[in-house]
Amino acid sequence: MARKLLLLGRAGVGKSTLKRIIFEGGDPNELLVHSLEPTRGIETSNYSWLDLELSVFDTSGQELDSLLKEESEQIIAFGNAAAVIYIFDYDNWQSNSQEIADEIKEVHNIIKRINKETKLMIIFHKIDLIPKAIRNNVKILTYQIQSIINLPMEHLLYFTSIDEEFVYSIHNAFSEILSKFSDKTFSLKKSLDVSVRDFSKSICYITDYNNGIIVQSKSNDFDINLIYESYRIFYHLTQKKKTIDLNDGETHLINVDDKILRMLMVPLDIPNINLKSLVVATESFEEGVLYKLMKKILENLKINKYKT
Ligand SMILES: Nc1nc2c(ncn2[C@@H]2O[C@H](COP(=O)(O)OP(=O)(O)OP(=O)(O)O)[C@@H](O)[C@H]2O)c(=O)[nH]1
Ligand SMILES: [Mg+2]
Repeated sequence: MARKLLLLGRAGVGKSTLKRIIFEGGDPNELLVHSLEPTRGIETSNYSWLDLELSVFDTSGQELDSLLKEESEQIIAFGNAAAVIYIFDYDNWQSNSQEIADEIKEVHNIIKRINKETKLMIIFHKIDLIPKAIRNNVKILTYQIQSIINLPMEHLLYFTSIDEEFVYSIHNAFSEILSKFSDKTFSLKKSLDVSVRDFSKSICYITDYNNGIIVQSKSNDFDINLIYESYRIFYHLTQKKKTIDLNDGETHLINVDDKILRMLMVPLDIPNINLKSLVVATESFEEGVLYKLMKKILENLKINKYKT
């Protein structure tokens, strides 16, 4: 049976745009320039995502108030949902953070009433619009949001943007959300978690043939403020743009503010299951650490064929 995903949020926050990019291969640059028409009512579409069948319910921001008030509408929208994804953007948060927090609590209450099994995920979208000083302090921003929303939401908040330099943030958010329902992603994620947990200050991800991040894992002490920078760097590596400060062959040394990140991309080349490359990065200055981690991951993934 298809899993139902419900997209909620105010008008213009980017619900339909995210749906178009993640599930229909839409071009982010194009969608940033040419906006989609506002959604009316509830638009339902079916998609496949790795081993999952999904039924995505994209709602109208204009009609969000009535959806949250009318019980008959709530049942149509929330009934049988595997996950509800509530999306807000930087403009919303800046001008109406309390209203957004109240709306999220309302959504949480409706879920408790209609179907306790439904998972609630929250996306803070359009992070390209956040001033860099704030964006580079995701920890503080997360803390601020959590204290206003006041819900237990440790793993529920994702920061995203379709701006080309951050586009991996949306692949990562959806991969984390969907891995809760996909056996294939879940087992890849588990394998990465097991590999990376003995290493400090490291992150790794696996990409598909669209260069989307299918699955990601990091050590507990990896500086989360560096995650979005690592996406930017990865983007530049895949686009072969020359913004990398130092390239010493297989590994790339990258300066991010006051830190240096060491990064390595390895081809996996498994087209039958749509796995293209493995990316590993570490804050550790020892090059050996990166190779050890990479080998451990490949061992745990049971992939013998790789280049060193
Ligand atoms: N700066 C920026 N703009 C974005 C981003 N994502 C989407 N947008 C823009 O936001 C606008 C909203 O897009 P939609 O996806 O139609 O919004 P929606 O939430 O579906 O709106 P309704 O259907 O009216 O509820 C469009 O103009 C997009 O170009 C982003 O990450 N950054
Ligand atoms: Mg829409």
